Amino acid sequence: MPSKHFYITTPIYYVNDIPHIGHSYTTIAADVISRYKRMCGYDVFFCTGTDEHGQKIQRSALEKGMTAIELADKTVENFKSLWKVLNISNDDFIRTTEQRHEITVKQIFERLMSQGDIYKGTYEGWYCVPCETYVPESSMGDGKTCPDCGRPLEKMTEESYFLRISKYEKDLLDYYEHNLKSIMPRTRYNEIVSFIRGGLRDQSISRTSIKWGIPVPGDEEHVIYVWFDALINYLTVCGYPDGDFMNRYWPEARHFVGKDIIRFHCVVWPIMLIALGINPPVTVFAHGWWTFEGEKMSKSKGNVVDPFEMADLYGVDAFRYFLLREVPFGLDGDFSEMAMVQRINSDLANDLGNLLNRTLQMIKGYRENVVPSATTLEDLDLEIKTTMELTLKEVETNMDSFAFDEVLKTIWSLISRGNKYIDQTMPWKLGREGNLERLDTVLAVLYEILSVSCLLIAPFMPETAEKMWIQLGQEGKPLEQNLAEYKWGSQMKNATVNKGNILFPRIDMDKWKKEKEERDMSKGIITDPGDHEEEVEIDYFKNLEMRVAQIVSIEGIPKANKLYKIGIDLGYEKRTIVSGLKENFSEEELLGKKIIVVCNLKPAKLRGVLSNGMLLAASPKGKEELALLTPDRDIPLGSRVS
Ligand code: ME8
Repeated sequence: MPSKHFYITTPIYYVNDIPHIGHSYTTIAADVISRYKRMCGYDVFFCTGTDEHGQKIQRSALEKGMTAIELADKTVENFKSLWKVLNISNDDFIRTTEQRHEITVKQIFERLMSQGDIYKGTYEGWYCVPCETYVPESSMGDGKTCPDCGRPLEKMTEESYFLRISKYEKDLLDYYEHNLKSIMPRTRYNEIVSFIRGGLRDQSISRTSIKWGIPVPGDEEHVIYVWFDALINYLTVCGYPDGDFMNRYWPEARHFVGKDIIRFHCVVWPIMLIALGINPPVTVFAHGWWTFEGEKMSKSKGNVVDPFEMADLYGVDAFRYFLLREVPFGLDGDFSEMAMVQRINSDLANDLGNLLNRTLQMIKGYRENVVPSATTLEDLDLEIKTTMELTLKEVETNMDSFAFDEVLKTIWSLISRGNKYIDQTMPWKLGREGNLERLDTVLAVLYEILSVSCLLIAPFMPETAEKMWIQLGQEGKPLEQNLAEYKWGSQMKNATVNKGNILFPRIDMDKWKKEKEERDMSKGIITDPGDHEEEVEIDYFKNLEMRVAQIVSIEGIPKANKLYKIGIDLGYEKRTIVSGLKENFSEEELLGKKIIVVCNLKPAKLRGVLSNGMLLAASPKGKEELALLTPDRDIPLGSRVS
């Protein structure tokens, strides 16, 4: 068994909802690092799972007419099948309703209680049910809403068990001062350290208001707070308190989490561990959040990215590649299918696909598929060799800091270097001139670039790498190779290549756009008009004086094809406005209509006519259609719009 160990976890996901892009993102990232570390000879333990207790699940089950466990049993299958589709190589999958977990949680609760780190008190506060958290008055949003999700808070008073967080404030600060990489990226480290410096309050860790949870040992009126329960999953899978896995993996624990849940992971969790006499994890890495085409994803807007659909439409590997290439792991990013299609066409079809096709085509044409050996390496070849060695090192450094986008950039610059090398060396010319020795070296160098690229992309795109590996005529699987032992020239001995199907066919943009529109329409999604303005305060809106008016006269304006001169009656006065309705409405259609007019616009002259106001109309983006805004019932002229 390898002597180097690596333990990586994802958050365990709530089962009240279907899996979405956020879940996929963390899990794919954890899968990539696991596969990479395995290739580097590590003994890896990669865990994910589901968080099944708590008020959120209880409520959601009630709404769906199910029991909580029925809901959990159903949803967990969605997660498990998504991980299968996305090619996730987790070693364990934990459900917090499993007996092994309940035993561990109770054991830890009892231990902390017996040593005085848990005590009983009363708690009164404002609680956010969806986020399962109390919100201090100082952080509440307007109208007593949750600062994270914006939903209304509920006042709760309950007897509660508390975790003595405050007692460990100093220990935690000491720990962070000596372990600068224990929270990544650095901005999150700073954020947490300053939060701790602001003073920590004991954390309520039980509830009497709900039933769906692990009962407090010896006091069954209380169930254990879902976060206290959930965090312990990271120990349950290691067989806490003792056992081989605790010794092997816990000292190498790393947690990937979203930025919204770092306080639990970087304050509550390490304090629980310190109190238990266990070292906090080596690193908690907080990744950013995805928006969808510029907007926060929400089910009500219908703009939640469905990972099953993405994998089905574009392929699992392209989806995995895009998520990790598009945005640095610690930052927020925007998901757009258009951006994904562009990446598929440029990085995958063009750069990678071309290098493979061109090279294999030449090995086939000039060498009947047998990979030649390099003879004399010229300066250009040596430069490639150095680039390759540097690539391996850079990949290692960036992988260790979870900079997945940088890793991929580095691999792709090697791939681009390969394409450029073909243009520089012009193998077809060497062939024509009969310079076969040089031709062999060039083909061997190209083959080498492809072999290394294939190995390096394997953690990100396992299926693609496997297909490439077969085309390269190699035995076994790329993921079974040991990256640490990779040496220039080691792959090419007597290999016979098998040029196969194109890895990533180019996507035709026109066809794609049409298909996307149809897809959106069938889902009832109206294509985002894309011209949102900045948010404004309510006063800004109130400053616009909009009133109901009636069109009382109408005439064309000479030499103005689109404009009408319109007389309107506001009840208290009559005015003239000029409006571009001529192409859409006849005079008869407009005469007598009640409309909405902005009355306090500065008058403006249009084609010599002074327009004193503006009527409101709407049109879909990019289309000529127009619809007038009219009051939906009879209302006196001059009534104000608010
Ligand atoms: O928080 N982009 O579970 P969860 C990126 N059960 N990440 C996103 C995202 C988005 N748009 N939306 C959500 C929980 N996430 C707890 C964890 S661990 C002991 C308990 C991420 O299902 C979010 O940041 O609500 C979080 O890391 C993860 O999805 C799970 O969310």
